[in-house]
Amino acid sequence: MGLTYRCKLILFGNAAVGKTSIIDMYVNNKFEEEYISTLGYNVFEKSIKMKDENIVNFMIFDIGGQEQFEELRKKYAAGAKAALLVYDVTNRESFENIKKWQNDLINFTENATFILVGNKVDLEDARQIQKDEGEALASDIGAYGFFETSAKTNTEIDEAFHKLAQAYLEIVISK
Ligand SMILES: Nc1nc2c(ncn2[C@@H]2O[C@H](COP(=O)(O)OP(=O)(O)OP(=O)(O)O)[C@@H](O)[C@H]2O)c(=O)[nH]1
Ligand SMILES: [Mg+2]
Repeated sequence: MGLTYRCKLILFGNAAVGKTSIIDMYVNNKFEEEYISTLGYNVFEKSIKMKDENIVNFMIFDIGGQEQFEELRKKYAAGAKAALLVYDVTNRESFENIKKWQNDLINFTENATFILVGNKVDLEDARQIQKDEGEALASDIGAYGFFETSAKTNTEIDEAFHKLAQAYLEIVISK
């Protein structure tokens, strides 16, 4: 029989990259076209059953990416064990900011394991960041994994969370 492991998870990335949308698709199977910037934070919960029968119970903290929420991010990132660093493949600035987000992750958490996600791949015509650039950055910053996702078309969303659950289990089980 498997065990249940609770894991606090956060998403970091510029405003409007699609953090809330990724969570909404993952947890509620829904997508909203309208942009409603997250003011403050919201918490979601979802469990994944792994192949080995262990269960990872994610407490997902969705914190607004706007500059003004820096203090809030610091407060609510504390204790996070896993993270998604998210950029928008149609927005170079969001990609260039990933190192800043990784820096915050290092400063606000104790070695949270993380993966890199390039979101909005359904907007192929507007793409500014190619997949190999994303892969190179992921390996450069030591991400546990890299995914190109779309919250709109539900592409690679489950896979990204599953990978993070795997990363988390490796850490807790090896301890
Ligand atoms: N085409 C497309 N649009 C997306 C995708 N993901 C999010 N969006 C849109 O991008 C906008 C911003 O999405 P949010 O999920 O609110 O972004 P956020 O990162 O949570 O932004 P903050 O809360 O301000 O930090 C919304 O209009 C979404 O509909 C995607 O995969 N494809
Ligand atoms: Mg949001």
